[in-house]
Amino acid sequence: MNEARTPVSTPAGAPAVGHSNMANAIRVLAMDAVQKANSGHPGMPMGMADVATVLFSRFLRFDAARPDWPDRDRFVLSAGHGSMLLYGLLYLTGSQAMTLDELKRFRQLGSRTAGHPEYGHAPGIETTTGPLGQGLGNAVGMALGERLLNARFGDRLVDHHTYVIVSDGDLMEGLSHEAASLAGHLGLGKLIVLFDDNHITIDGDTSLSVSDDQPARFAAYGWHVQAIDGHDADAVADAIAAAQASDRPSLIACRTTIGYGAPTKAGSAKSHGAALGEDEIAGARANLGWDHPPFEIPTEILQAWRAVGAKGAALSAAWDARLAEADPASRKELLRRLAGTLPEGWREAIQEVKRATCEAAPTVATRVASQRVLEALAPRVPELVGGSADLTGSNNTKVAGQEPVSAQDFGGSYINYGVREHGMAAAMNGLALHGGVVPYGGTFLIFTDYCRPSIRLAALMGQRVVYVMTHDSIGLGEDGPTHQPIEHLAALRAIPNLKVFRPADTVETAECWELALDSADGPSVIVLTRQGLPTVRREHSTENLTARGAYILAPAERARDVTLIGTGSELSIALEAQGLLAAEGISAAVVSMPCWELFGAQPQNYRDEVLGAGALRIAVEAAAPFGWERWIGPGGDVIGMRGFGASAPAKALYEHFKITAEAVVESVKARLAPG
Ligand SMILES: Cc1ncc(C[n+]2csc(CCOP(=O)(O)OP(=O)(O)O)c2C)c(N)n1
Repeated sequence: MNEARTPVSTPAGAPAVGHSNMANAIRVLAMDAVQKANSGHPGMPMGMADVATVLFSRFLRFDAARPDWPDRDRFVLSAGHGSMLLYGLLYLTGSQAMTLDELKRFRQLGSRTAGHPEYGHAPGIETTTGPLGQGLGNAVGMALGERLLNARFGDRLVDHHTYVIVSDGDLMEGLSHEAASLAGHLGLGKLIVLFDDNHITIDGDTSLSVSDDQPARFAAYGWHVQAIDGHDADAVADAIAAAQASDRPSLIACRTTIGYGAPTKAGSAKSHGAALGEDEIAGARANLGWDHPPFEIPTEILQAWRAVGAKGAALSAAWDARLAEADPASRKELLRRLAGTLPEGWREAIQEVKRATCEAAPTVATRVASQRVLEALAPRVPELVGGSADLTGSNNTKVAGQEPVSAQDFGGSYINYGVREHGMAAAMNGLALHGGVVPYGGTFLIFTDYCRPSIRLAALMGQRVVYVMTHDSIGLGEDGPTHQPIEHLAALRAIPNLKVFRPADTVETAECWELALDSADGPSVIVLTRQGLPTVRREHSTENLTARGAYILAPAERARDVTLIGTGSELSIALEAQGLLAAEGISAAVVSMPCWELFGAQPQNYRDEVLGAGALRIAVEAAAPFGWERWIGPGGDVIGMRGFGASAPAKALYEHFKITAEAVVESVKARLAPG
């Protein structure tokens, strides 16, 4: 290993301990913590210790004492299995939250040092990583967020880099294509990706499974690319400096040895994902010239690292000074956006739409209803950043006044994500995590499958991301079964901490948007129709009835025989069935249930009141019935889809699949019949 030309990390007063000692501190902490936990991934932190040392000590602008400083550089460890690299760096640089005890509790219940980095466990963990490719996708969103805020607030307040460490696995994932392609197109020049080019994955040498020329691939995306020896500190420093100087996103392929220093396991998959063992660790200590006991970092080395962590205090203080000098309106606006507080008066947009709808009672697709809501919201909520995966006209996600964002102009608020659903969803997580923007993006509901890994992570991280998912059932008609969602509602409802909304008309759509924007601690999917729907909420109420998840839309005229529960487009079928049943002397209440998650959180007595304790319950939803047992109970029924859809006009499909008021009536009568 080559000592850096200039000693790393010699901020005033700090001992000059040399690059190797600092990098070896990372290596031994990773070995020791994995050994103590008897599980984890030592190889990657040991291989990337040199790169990380150069990045953190010479380039990364962060303040360990103030890890949430808004203009800090972002660091994302996309190869989340190497979590000990990040935990070690946080400890060494002096993060208050990341104590030595936490490192000793690696992978234990309740520790900050989970198996993979988890957002919220400790400041400095900018995103949750582990599912390969996601961190890179998030980083693209963070780098985009930086540019969007920079365009509004200027270089003096917003001007930072996003650095990412990715592995072979990250770059094999399909998501890496979407993310890197988008970043190249948008010219995200402050995004710098350090590729741990160690030629090893779990199965062995990468030659077993991949022959890509990664630098050539990234060059084709329009990136600035370099390939270096990742153990040569000067080469790493020169490459990062060159990457900074480029106005394109940068890939630095850092050729490294996985498990660097381990006598028999270095360079092999054996060091990837298991404790090295006492003998191997002893050998590594000898190879690295490190004769200190486990978890013990000699004072001067720790001091050198602490000095690195302290360097940024001056940077963050200078930012405070610039913020203080900024014009008061900009300052206030930036701080408001960063705090995630919506601007005063935004709710008036919701009320406006609700009021106007009740008066006009239009028949309109809920995707168009959503656009109306956005038309009212967008001028009032400038931090809303919309987009679509090449279905803007179908998703109705773009409204007047929203300009497209381009590499030449980040002043707009609409992202043409292209046909990159997964990349869009991962980038939206990054936008939300960056802060200062509230992302929403659309595609067809069927393609939530293409977004699902990122949606799940948004839920796990508790991020306010809004998915506008249109064409929500067989009601989309002629495009047929490849495009007709069946199991998607159930699959989305199965994700914890995700609100799935299926509004029935414009009023409910407005209420869903209000709740989605209020949901600062979790994502929302707003599921919308292609086809026109009648207005079912005719009476204006300022109260958000959707907030309770379900409510009685049309009460029974006398003691209730049956509760008909509808969502979205099937609510009008339930209402029609109510009339048909009344003609036969059967008393039905109609319940609208736009959001299971919110209804599930209501007290039992409210749920009983709405569902009718003891009443027969029939649900109508043009989707797989999976999960409805929870609401209909053992004697109930679901009028829904039992298989895939078909290609035909919507009306014919509803009749063919027997999702009709008559089918509801038949089911009710069969179940109420004596004997
Ligand atoms: C999406 C996804 N698939 C599979 C895994 C399981 N996994 C963890 S690391 C890894 C590959 C390891 O190779 P590499 O990414 O090159 O990391 P290194 O061995 O260099 O540490 C795999 C398949 C995962 N974390 N995420």
